[in-house]
Amino acid sequence: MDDRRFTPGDGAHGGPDAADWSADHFDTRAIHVGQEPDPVTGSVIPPIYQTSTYVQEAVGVHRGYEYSRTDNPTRTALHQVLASLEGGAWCLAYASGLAATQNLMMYLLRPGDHLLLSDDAYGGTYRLAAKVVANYGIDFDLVDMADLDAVRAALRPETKLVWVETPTNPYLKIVDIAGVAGVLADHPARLVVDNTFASPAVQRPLDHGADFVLHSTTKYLGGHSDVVGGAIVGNDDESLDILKFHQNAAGAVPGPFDCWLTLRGIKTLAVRMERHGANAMAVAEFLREHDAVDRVFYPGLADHPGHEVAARQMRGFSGMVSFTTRGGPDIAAEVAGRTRVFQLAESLGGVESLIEHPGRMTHASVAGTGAEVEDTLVRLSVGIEHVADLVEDLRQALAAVVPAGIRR
Ligand code: P1T
Repeated sequence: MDDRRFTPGDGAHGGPDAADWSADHFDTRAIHVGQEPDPVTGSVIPPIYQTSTYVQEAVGVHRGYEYSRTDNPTRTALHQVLASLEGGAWCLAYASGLAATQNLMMYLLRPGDHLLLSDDAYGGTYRLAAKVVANYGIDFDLVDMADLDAVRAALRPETKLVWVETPTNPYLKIVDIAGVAGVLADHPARLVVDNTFASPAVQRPLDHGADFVLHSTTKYLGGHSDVVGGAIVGNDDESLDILKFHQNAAGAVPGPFDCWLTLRGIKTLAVRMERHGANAMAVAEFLREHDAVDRVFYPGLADHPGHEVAARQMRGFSGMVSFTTRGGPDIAAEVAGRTRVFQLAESLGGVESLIEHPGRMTHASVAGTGAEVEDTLVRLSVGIEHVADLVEDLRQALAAVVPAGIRR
């Protein structure tokens, strides 16, 4: 194994290196890759290396770690497992999903380059492109990535990065990753897929031709709403060198405890995603039959426009469901405020169910732009509670706020 790729583990981790697990199943790798028992104490769980620096035997003679901005063994373990789960050669973990996004957009692009961004994307990703990255001479356009002809038409010679989310946030649109990769086959632009809404248990973009995978590890990977983090996974050495250099030079690193929490979350990712998906399907089916609900967005529904592509490129459909309400814009915000099991909060991907109003919360920053969302939209992050409690909670919230007489 190339030391640079997984940053040196040396004696600090010992045991079989990450590549030794490559023949095992996803669920097994999620628990073991990079997390061999500590060779000194036998500790089953990798320690939280809460240290800023490492003693050197002589000047420049060390065990692969010099300073924790550059590398930290707990972070190395996270790099190893995430690279393995996404099927990439390397991973870099960041202090947040947006820190990872900023590093990828700004350090792989140069002034004069052009970025193509999904027209339905996390509001913060749009804000970063429009209000930060654009100030450094990197122009961007929004395009519906589900429409491959539109992607082709939007490409310019100077387009260097195409940024796809799938499923998208918050409309759960499905983008055909292999289709976009095909459009880019004769073009120098590289393809990033933000895999936050699916997680590698459900979708592995590199297998479909993406060049990079981006994660807000805050979400399904962490899985417990107790940590903020991000990651980039890729294959080519040149990009790793550029990103690694800039991360060390500019410092957007996660702390060891945050890496450890994320590692702990990843161990149960596979089983959590099964329950998230089953619960989300039941919730989507309930909403579809409800008189006060206008449209339901869930790629698991057979009549979702992206269902066929989703069934092909995903394993399950993940746990995010959005819907629009009938009866005026205030209804959506009121429903979001009336649930009891679903808690009113931004973010997603934790074991607990969350509800939010994208127009006034997660996507407020795109109001008045091409990425604006409807104010009748409600977004659910369906958790792993008992499904009957989730459905009942939505039933009572809708009944409480919907004016009598709304009928399809
Ligand atoms: O919050 P942070 O870890 O910085 O990740 C940003 C991010 C990136 N990509 C996607 C698809 C995301 O959904 C997010 C963060 N999203 C929310 C906080 C939200 O509630 O949608």
